[in-house]
Amino acid sequence: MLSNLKPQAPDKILMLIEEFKGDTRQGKIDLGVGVYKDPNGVTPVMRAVKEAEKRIWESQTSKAYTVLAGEADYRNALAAMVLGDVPADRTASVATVGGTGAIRQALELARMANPDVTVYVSDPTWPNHLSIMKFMGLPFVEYRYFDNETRGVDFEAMKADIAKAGKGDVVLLHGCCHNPTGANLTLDQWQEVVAILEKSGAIPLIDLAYQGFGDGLDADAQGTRLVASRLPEVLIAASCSKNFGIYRERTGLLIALTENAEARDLTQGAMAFLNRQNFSFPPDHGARVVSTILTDDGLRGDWMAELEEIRNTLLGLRDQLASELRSLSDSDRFDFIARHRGMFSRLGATPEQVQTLKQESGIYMVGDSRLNIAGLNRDTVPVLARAIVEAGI
Ligand code: PLP
Ligand code: TYF
Repeated sequence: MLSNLKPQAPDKILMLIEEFKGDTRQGKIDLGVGVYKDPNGVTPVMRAVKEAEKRIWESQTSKAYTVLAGEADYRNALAAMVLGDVPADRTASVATVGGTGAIRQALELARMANPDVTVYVSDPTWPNHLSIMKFMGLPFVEYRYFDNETRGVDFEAMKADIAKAGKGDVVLLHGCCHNPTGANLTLDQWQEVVAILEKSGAIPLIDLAYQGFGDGLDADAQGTRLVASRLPEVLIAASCSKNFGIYRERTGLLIALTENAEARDLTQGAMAFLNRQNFSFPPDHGARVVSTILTDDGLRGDWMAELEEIRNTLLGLRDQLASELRSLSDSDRFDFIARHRGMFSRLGATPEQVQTLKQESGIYMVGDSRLNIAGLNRDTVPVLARAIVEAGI
């Protein structure tokens, strides 16, 4: 039976990790997979995470199962971090296996509620969005998002395309720090998106994987909070992988805002059911680390300070790269790098130019010319800038 399996196309981002490892050149630069690295190239365990783990180790007396939905302390604390004020009478939530698990289950929930659902997804988007929907056999339509000329959002095109989503369809939006482009909606643009969804009755699914990596924890949640305050039904897939640096702990949360308390209870039941079908109890360790941090003023403050250092490092690298490119190219055509937010920017280079950067300069970025800003440091920024200009980008 198993010999009937068809080979699966590998994940191009993950493949790049192996390719980079196999490159023996000195001075190679990894701008591929979206993992934060400090200026020494290390993905640190955050201070507050270490301390929370110590406290958990000292106080935990059992590893027995918890509850299908995941611990309430975690769900409440993370929902509050995402939403600010949580409307308890209409909020359902379950802990999931990472943000990816939350996305997967949001899509399954949408299909349970509406078997004819079509998902509208940005072009481009995180490749796993497409891969999961294809695997599920879920119909999806891409909406225009990125303007290749300005490297900003093509908002008129986006509006025209998402307006085609009908009642009961899902519109998948990146809450902040768009992956792979780095181009984001302004708050005014979020207002317009809300007005479109209000009119059509399509339901937003907000993928929030980088809260705190753009302009700050609250600033990055502004769009999500606006949507949550204005629309009757909203799905949110939150990830703690990046902002708590606990990638491998697989810590996510699916939040559903419903029309009323009755619908909340139905939705809560359906989401716990989905956990049971897919993996039963959700992972607990990462969730407990997060709730320990968020419910303790000292730990929370220290975590926020470290997250801000990370954010400022990214912003500093963006400014440095944009300014190096301004002087080397004698133009302002790379200024978008300073305007983009989050870990990524899409350069707008051709696949051939991306290949040249790899072959000639040992600089690895994803084939669509997405670069991970966190893969840089103050010394490698000028190297990248020179290589970009030399490759004729
Ligand atoms: N959504 C986007 C856009 C991402 O880039 C990621 C990153 O890995 C995720 C969701 C989910 O992350 P995780 O499953 O590691 O929590
Ligand atoms: O886009 C990225 O690089 C991150 C990490 O299958 C990632 O979101 C990449 C590929 C993948 C899972 C996570």
